[in-house]
This record gives sequence, C-alpha cells and structure tokens, in this order.
Amino acid sequence: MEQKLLQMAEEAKKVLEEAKSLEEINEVRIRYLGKKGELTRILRGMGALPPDRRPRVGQVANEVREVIEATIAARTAAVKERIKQARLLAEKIDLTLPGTNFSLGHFHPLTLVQRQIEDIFLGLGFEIAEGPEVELDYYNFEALNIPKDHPARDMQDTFFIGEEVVLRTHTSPVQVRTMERMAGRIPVKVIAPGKVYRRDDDATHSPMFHQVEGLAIDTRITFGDLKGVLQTFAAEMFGTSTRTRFRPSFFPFTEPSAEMDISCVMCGGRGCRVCSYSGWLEILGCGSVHPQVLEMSGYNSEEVTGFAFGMGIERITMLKYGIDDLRLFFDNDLRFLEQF
Ligand code: 2U9
Repeated sequence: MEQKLLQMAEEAKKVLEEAKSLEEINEVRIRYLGKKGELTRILRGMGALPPDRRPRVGQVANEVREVIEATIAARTAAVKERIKQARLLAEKIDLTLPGTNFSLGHFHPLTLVQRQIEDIFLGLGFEIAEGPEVELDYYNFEALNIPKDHPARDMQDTFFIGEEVVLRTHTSPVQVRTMERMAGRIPVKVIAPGKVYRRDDDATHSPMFHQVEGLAIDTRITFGDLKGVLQTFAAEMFGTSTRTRFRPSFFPFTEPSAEMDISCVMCGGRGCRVCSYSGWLEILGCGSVHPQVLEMSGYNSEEVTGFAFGMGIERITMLKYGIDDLRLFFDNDLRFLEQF
C-alpha cells in the first residue's frame, strides 16, 4: 500500500509537469486529492491492513498529500508567470512612448464674458441674483409697468407656456422678486445674469440669448450714480480709454430712460464699418426706476429712488472679441469655441 501511494505521488508529479493551464492543474488536484480522488480510493483499503501497519501508511499518505500539494502550488505559480509573460508580450507595452493627449474642456465665450461682467459689478458692491426662466406673467410684465396691450406681450414676441406663464423675455423679473424679498429694505444692489427667450430667429437674433440686468435702490440715488457705475463698467470691460455717451430712450420700467453708447472698440471713435462711421456703439439700455415699478414691489417712491440697466451678453462678447455672426455662439463648432 505504501508502494501504491508513492507510485501515485510520482504519477501526479509527472501529470502536473504536463499541465499547461490553471484549469488543467485544478483537474489534477481533483483527480488525486479530491473527495472521490485516487488518494481517498487507496486509503479506503486501509481497513484491510493489520492494525500495526496503519499508522505508518497514514503517515506516508499525509506526506504524499503534502508533496502533491506543494507540486500543485509550484506548478500554479509557474503557469501564472507564463500567462503574465505572454500577456506582456502580446500587449507590447512601450514605456518610452509619450502619453495619449486628452484635451481639457473650457468655458464658452459667453460664460467667460458673463463671469467678467459679474466680477466687475461684484467689485462695485453688487450681489448676484437668480430666478426662474419659466416665469409668471406678473413678474415678467405686470410688475414692470408693461400693460396688457403692450406689443411685448404679443404672441409674436413671447413664448407662452400657459395663460399666465411665459419664458422670461428679460431678466427683469429677477429684480422684481428681489424687491419683493427685500420687502422695502434698502439698499438694493443686484445684478441678474441669465438666459432669456424671445420669438426672434435670424442673423442677428436668437430665440434664446443672455442678459445681465442691474438694479440699485437707496435714498438719494441719482442718474449721476447710474452714469458713474456704467462708465466704470465700460472702462473695465473695454479699456480705460473708452468714452461713453447717453442718449434719451424709452422703457416702460424706467423714467427717464437712456441708451448708453461707447466709443467704437475697433476704431477708437474715428469711424469704421463696425460703428457705421459714427464712432459710437450702442451697448446697453438704462434709466431711473419708474416710481410705479418701485411702488408695485413695496417701495415708497417718495423716499427712495433707483437706477436700472440691461445689456445683451452676446452683443458685449461680439464687440469684445470682434465676432461678426451671432450664430457662431450656438453652432458648437470647436474650430470657433477653441479660440477662447
Ligand atoms: C426693474 C426695474 C427696471 C432693466 C433695464 C434695459 C433698460 C434695457 C435691454 C438691453 C438690450 C435688453 O438685451 S436687451 O435687448 N435692456 O435696455 N433694461 S433698463 O430695468 C429694470 C429692471 C427691473 C425692477
């Protein structure tokens, strides 16, 4: 019986020598050491041996099991190493090759300019306010002194979601909501940047575009404060040599109202194609907040005054970077976007 065991060990070693995969090694393990394997089968015969020989045979059986297990472990390590080497060879890893380039994303030019505008007004003591893009008729029109029969309320100009719900046509409702939240407290100094929607779509109009509007309310705010703030803005945005001029205009929510022009960023005011040889570029609308608008949102127009302004971010960005077609912002052509 000892002989049988030793013979089995020799046989198992030989078979393992031939095993080329982890699966084959496992099969060998089952065949010799498994519950129904060779070793078990031989040991079943132990009962037939005289009792004095059993301890010796048991000892040999244990040694044989250990030898086979050690051989399996050694063979497994060898096969694993061979598999690893084969994989390394197949992958042909060349550590001296340069890494694969991947490009980092970056901000859209409109986002860059919006943030720059925000930084300028933050520096002037304004806070940034936000509000919903789907807005109530009341905040978008009514509270801004835009009466029911005003052309801005026409189906032609506004996206209606429901009878009393619209896509905001300007960011002004954000300032109305700010005034409501402030409940008559002063000072108010906010800007409202964000997306707005109008039913326009041609070379110079997009149905979605971006605005920054501003609102300041306090005691003794004058048109002079408005001019100072906006002159500072123009100087920081377009350079310190930028001049400004104000022309009378009309908005339902400001009185008096004005348009602000800056000296042409292309020609410095001498006259060129960009400024239609006038030397000036219109960049924003502004005015003193209409007393009716103050009153409607809970401010006493006898005690406080305010100024407001609004600008299109697309227009500012086009002037700043000399972009001549609005549609470039929305085509998502990387040849354009990667220039910023
Ligand atoms: C409140 C009171 C007053 C915001 C203002 C303008 C003038 C203006 C246009 C510029 C170009 C919009 O993008 S554009 O088409 N905006 O000219 N906006 S004053 O006045 C307000 C806003 C809110 C409560």
